[in-house]
Amino acid sequence: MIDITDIKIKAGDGGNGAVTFRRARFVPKGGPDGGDGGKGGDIYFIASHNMSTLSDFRTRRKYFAEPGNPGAKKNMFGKDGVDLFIKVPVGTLVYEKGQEGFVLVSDMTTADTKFLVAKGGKGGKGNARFKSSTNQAPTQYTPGQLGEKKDIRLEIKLIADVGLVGAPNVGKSTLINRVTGAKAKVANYPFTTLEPNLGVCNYMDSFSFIIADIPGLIEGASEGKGLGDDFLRHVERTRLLVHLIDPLSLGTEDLVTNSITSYETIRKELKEYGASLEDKPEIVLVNKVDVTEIYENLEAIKKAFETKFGFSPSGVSAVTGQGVKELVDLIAAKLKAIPQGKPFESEKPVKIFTIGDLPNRRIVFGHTSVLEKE
Ligand SMILES: Nc1nc2c(ncn2[C@@H]2O[C@H](COP(=O)(O)OP(=O)(O)OP(=O)(O)O)[C@@H](O)[C@H]2O)c(=O)[nH]1
Ligand SMILES: [Mg+2]
Repeated sequence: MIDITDIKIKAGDGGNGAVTFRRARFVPKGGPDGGDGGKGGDIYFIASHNMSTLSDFRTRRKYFAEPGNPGAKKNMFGKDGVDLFIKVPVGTLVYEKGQEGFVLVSDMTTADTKFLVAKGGKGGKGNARFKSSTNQAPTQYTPGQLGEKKDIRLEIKLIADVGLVGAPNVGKSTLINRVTGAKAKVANYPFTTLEPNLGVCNYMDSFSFIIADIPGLIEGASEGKGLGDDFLRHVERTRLLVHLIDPLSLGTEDLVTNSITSYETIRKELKEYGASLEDKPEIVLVNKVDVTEIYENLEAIKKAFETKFGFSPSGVSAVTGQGVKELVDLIAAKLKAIPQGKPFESEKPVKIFTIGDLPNRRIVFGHTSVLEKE
């Protein structure tokens, strides 16, 4: 459940300039021909959608870019060090340690954008550069500059695409577990979920989306009832809400009225929260249709919603998987039609608890020339 991690980075040092003299036949001491050193490799962060956690940074905390090669005789330049690209998840905040502590230097909100975090040192000058009319055989050179060395803090702030909302115990965590790699705790009592869970649904090779499962809402949540509504900030930036209803959550009598009441209660809390959550596109679902009473009432519930709100919810079962494939198709289609919002802005970085098993755990491009030192 890591979402903050500290690492050390060091860009490559520049190569030293060379001190050499030309050797030609019959010339006892030729002119100076020491070349310049190469530049040290830079270090970049690059935002990637293929990662969702910072867990890889726990096992590797130090990153070095390659140094530049020294200059050589015959005015040969040293080779530049290879740049190092370190992948971080989209949504990572990068802080750099200064005298006053860590300062935010980048907010990696867009996939494939690069951020230059540490510059490699310039190469030194070879002695050929110091030749002058008064100094025909200079032995001066300059050493390569040191690469920048930094203490970096990475903080993740994943931007979920889909927010799961609903009353307690309606099956939100069961659903996120079914459609993503999340392992949210599920139990048959209200307020099982105490912290938001995130899951990545790999819909197709090139398209995946992040779902946030949050604690259940009850009437008066905006006034602090139940677990309150503070965690709704985790769905503020989502593009789509999936609203789950359990027709039995308010009792066993009149499942139709219960469903309507339950839906309206949650809608009211979304509105009271005050970040226009009620204006987000929403998919409404009746969950647990594997339960006979719910299945038997499904048509009546749909009709009642149609009459009252002008749409009818789909029935699903997060436990048996009934209707779930269609649901995921629908989520994907809707997300493709809703543009990404503007980048996340928040005074306090939002702390989100993330899932463990993700498809791509590789973070550093496979530059064989990358040196890892102690
Ligand atoms: N029969 C049936 N039971 C379900 C279904 N989905 C969830 N449940 C059960 O409902 C109970 C609550 O499920 P959770 O996934 O923990 O519900 P939740 O909405 O995350 O609950 P909170 O975190 O407490 O708000 C568990 O006992 C689940 O097994 C379903 O489709 N059918
Ligand atoms: Mg839950």
